[in-house]
Amino acid sequence: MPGETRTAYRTCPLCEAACGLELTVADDRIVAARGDSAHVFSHGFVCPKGATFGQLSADPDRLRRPLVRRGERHEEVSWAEAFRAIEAGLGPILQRHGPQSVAVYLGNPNVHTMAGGLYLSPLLRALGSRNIFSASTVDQMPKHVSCGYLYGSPLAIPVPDVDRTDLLLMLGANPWESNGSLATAADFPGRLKALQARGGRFIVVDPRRTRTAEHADEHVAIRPGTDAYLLFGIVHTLVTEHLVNLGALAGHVTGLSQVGELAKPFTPERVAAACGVPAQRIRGLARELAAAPTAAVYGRIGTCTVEFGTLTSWLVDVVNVLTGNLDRPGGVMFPLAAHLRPHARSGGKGFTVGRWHSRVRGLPEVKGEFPVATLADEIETPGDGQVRAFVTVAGNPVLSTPNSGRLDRALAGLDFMVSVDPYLNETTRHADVVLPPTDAARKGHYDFSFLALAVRNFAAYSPPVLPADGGGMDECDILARLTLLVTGQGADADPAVLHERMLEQALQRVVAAAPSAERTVAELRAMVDGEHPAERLLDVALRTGAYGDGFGARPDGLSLARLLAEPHGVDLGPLRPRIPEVLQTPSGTVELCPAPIAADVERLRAALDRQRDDLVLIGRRHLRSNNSWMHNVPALVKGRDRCTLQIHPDDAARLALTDGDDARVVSRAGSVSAPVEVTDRVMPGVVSLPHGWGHDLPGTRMAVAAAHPGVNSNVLTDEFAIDPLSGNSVLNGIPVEVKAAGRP
Ligand SMILES: Nc1nc2c(c(=O)[nH]1)N[C@H]1C(S)=C(S)[C@@H](COP(=O)(O)OP(=O)(O)OC[C@H]3O[C@@H](n4cnc5c(=O)[nH]c(N)nc54)[C@H](O)[C@@H]3O)O[C@H]1N2
Ligand SMILES: Nc1nc2c(c(=O)[nH]1)N[C@H]1C(S)=C(S)[C@@H](COP(=O)(O)OP(=O)(O)OC[C@H]3O[C@@H](n4cnc5c(=O)[nH]c(N)nc54)[C@H](O)[C@@H]3O)O[C@H]1N2
Ligand code: SF4
Ligand SMILES: [Mo]
Repeated sequence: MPGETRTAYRTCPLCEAACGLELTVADDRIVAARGDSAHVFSHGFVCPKGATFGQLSADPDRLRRPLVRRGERHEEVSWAEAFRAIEAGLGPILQRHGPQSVAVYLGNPNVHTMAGGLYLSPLLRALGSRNIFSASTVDQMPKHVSCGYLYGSPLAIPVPDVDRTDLLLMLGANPWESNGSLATAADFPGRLKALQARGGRFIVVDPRRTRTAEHADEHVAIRPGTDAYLLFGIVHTLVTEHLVNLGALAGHVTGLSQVGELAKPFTPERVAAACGVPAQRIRGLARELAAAPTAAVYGRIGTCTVEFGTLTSWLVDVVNVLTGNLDRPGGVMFPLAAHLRPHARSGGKGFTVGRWHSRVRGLPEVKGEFPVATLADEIETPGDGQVRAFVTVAGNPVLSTPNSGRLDRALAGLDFMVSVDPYLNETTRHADVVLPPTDAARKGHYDFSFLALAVRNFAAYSPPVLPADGGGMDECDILARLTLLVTGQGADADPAVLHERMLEQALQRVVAAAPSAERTVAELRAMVDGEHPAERLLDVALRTGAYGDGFGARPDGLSLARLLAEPHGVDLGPLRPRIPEVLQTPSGTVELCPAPIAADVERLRAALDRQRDDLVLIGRRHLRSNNSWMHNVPALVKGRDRCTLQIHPDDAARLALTDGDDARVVSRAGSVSAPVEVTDRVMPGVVSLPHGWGHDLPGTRMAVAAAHPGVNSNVLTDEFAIDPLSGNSVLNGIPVEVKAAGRP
């Protein structure tokens, strides 16, 4: 009824915490968003971003119809016209230059949409290009690589069991602002307070005294990029002081003695000078981790987006293994999501990289993609295989990837570009066609990525909250139509054709996996529930997943219908040990000393003697930002400028800078001017500038963001600084010079 309000429940898609929201809906509008107190996982927690869910959906700058570029301007067109423009632009390039001439960049929100989880694989497969890039190589790729080698699968990422641990050592993570990452833990701060209340401790290792560090039992300041030294110092201590105790892991670990050998040069005394942590404290940390009844080491952005990202990510897990804390309650554990199944047995093909290499810099493929740090090379460098067309889905690489000034110029020289994105922003302004998906309130939601990283097993599905926008297009349909288009089925192909084919293929796999059940695809198809294509695919995954109803075999098991009936989610209990089944290495063990990683240790050792830079740049996150794309919500940008250059008082004095001055920051890649914030939160020798700002470029359509532009920190980051094992960009620890730029 018009004028009436109703309540709807929905998982927040804005970060990895997967909170339940309680929405008040009036007509076709969300008028309030608060935490869902009955939610099985988030128990009412909400952050300022989640609270703006309604404003974000209703943002007047959000695109609702496609845009086509005419000269310098973008004009609204019909969907039919937009897809025809793509066919006309992309078709000839594909025909003349082949699939390698089309690059794709997949941004972060793809892991927060069902379309991203389900419809990107078919699109990439149909396209057949090896020029695939994503936000993973400015984020967590080192963790995929280290876990790939250790456990045989890049997706087997253990998470800290924060609700049961006695001691949590956190490196390069700031969940008080980020709400956690590669560890889905709604109300992460509340869980850390509960840890302390039950007598446990948490220690934060960070070059900045973050809000998380302020709440911690101890803050260990560390020089950016040097956590591998600290961790190797801990490993060295564990080995030499005979503190290694595998516990229940004994018999499931190989390569232990080789790790001891590799650790030999890294005595606490030797590494202390490099990382800035006293040798005695390094020893102490090792002893405390070994003595704690349970302990978990957890590393995030500050351990990944650094020079030795894969080594550091590997060492985090090595310490967990050596102290017997991998795969035990209170340690780090492998979640088991409802849409997945445990393996039938341990042992598998293992993990490899470098099945092919990038054309210009010869960088190895990792997980089917190339480092985004080499995207501009592939666009700019002429020759066979040059990238001439570009597709972005939910990405803003002009703000989020290294040497973004260069990438911005490269995008301007493309022959054709398509963006699937709801905003005309710094990246999509280069697109010839922008295809905006309907907003989150009109999409169903299931967290394919984050339920597999949750610190407690649970499942939740949210159906669309608002009715479909008559003239809008669902993101599954957009991606399906692009898939059909690149396979030559035309601009007007019916996406239902692909939806039905995907469902059929999913059911064929079910039938093939259980031939004894003697069921046909047609029989199963008749049982599948769901109004939307994504819902039907989810139903199949849930019913055949770890807790599923097996299409009727276990009537109280999970299905789409069951999740629809439980809007606050279904709790599936605390994490349970999964070794050995989870191990898909060729040996079926935790392969603790993988050859590619061992080979990279010499690079780390050699850098011990390197001259330290005077001043290095790191980033930071703020609770009211979300990478680059939520600065158009007024409630999230009000208040004082957050895009400041934080600098320690000693450095400020040395450089004659005072609070509020404009400073010029110069790196190998570029330079920016930012207002100075003098604060002892950063350690001497370190300056900090947040990423995701720089909204003053022409041709965008985000009025609120443009009024609070800030500067783009990735103008400073260097596309040639990458972690060689993962191809991940080095975004923290960038050598910079800072000088006064005169008072504003
Ligand atoms: N509010 C908000 N939440 C977010 C996001 C956001 O932009 N805003 N982004 C989301 C995304 S995509 C991600 S991946 C996660 C990231 O989640 P987190 O990793 O928790 O986020 P950050 O705040 O970047 O924390 C990284 C910390 O590493 C520190 N650091 C930098 N260099 C080093 C180093 O060399 N060593 C050590 N030990 N520490 C270092 C930084 O000072 C910073 O405090 O956050 C997610 N949540
Ligand atoms: N210097 C520095 N740089 C960093 C980082 C850092 O710590 N320091 N962090 C890195 C990290 S962890 C990440 S994840 C990356 C993020 O890198 P990106 O993913 O490239 O950037 P985002 O800012 O997340 O941009 C998301 C885009 O998706 C669009 N979008 C939002 N919702 C949807 C949707 O439902 N569908 C579609 N199709 N589009 C949508 C937005 O409009 C925006 O254009 O940035 C990285 N860059
Ligand atoms: S913490 Fe993350 S999931 Fe929870 S309300 Fe905030 S943005 Fe949404
Ligand atoms: Mo990220």
